[in-house]
Amino acid sequence: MGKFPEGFIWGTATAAHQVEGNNTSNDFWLMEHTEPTMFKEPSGDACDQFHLYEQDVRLLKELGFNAYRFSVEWARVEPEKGEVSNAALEHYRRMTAFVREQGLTPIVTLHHFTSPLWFAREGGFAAEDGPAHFANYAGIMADVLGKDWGQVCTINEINIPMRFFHDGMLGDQARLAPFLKAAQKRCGSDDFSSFFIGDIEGAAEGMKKGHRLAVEAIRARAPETPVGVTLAIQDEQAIEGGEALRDAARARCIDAFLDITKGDDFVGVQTYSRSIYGPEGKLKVSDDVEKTQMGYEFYPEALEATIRYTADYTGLPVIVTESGIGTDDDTRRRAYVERALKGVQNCLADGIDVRGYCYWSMLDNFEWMLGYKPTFGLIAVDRITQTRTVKPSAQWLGNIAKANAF
Ligand code: GCO
Repeated sequence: MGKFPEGFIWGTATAAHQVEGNNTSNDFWLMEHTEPTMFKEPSGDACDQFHLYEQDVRLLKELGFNAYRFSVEWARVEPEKGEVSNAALEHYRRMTAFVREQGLTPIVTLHHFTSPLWFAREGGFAAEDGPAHFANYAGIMADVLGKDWGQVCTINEINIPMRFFHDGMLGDQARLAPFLKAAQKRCGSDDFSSFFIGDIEGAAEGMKKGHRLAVEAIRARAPETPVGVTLAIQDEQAIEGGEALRDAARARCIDAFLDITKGDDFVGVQTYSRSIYGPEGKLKVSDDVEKTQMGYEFYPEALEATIRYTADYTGLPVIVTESGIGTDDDTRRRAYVERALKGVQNCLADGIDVRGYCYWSMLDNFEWMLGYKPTFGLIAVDRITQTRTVKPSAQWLGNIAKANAF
């Protein structure tokens, strides 16, 4: 298949709440421990990466990767409004410096689904001053990490709540109402709004504003930092009669968010599969196709389509900030990534500016409402001892990273 461009990013990705463990000051922790809950199990210790990150970064280096995408937990940095934890800032400064010292680029996400509880209690991004609070936090992180971090993703999958809201996964607000009410009661505020429940449409507008304000705050303090936002973009296809519905869904849940990337340095594309629209709306995934643990169609070719769509729509460089598969068959993980990378090479061959590929995820981790059942990791984690076990796909992808070719 040939070489990738000089300096191509080869990374793996994680998120603080999914791997660190015991993020007790954020909104998800409250919702995980409030009945009724939409979580299969609480995040608990996760992968204890708050304490074990050095061994994990050393593993990535040994495997051959040149980047690590991780997120900073805002709730650790600012556990109460205006009260900044120097210990947390020091932790993330040490972690980012360590990633750099190991020769990997730290790709830092500032918001990956979770928010400080005080922020959610006040209405989150839907609150009038929500965007400004986020930009203030982004500025603090630019001051502390600005000399070591590489690319910065302000908000992870800024568009996914709207997608779930309109696709029915979260759109059935009646089904979610008991979880929201329980969280509001538990935290003593009817304004409680979190990433997946609450004022989804208000929060979407707030996140767009928050992204722009955060980019300004980062550029004012760390002008060399390449900054962007990441989107959940599936390959949105249509069969005859489904085109208008597909176009409308894509306009509402993708284009409306790509529109706020004007002036950014890159767009983070996160793609797992495709959706197919018919005259009645999105089709159920057919029973006779291979599916992943998430119920998605096994369709790695989606990535080529979403890179092309995003590059064409924005004219910006693309970093694949997430691509991966939940599976307990590691040979299917390798087959998936091989086909996804062929799509990346097709885009590169056509002159599209793809800067890198980050596999989701480094570790089997806390898959949000589904708990620990889905296993996306290149590395397995023993839930009791936290022992890491490198899977064959990790060696295989690491060798591609080392050769910068396959
Ligand atoms: C997302 C998030 C990740 C998920 C991953 C697998 O895209 O939902 O960025 O946190 O764990 O995508 O579903």
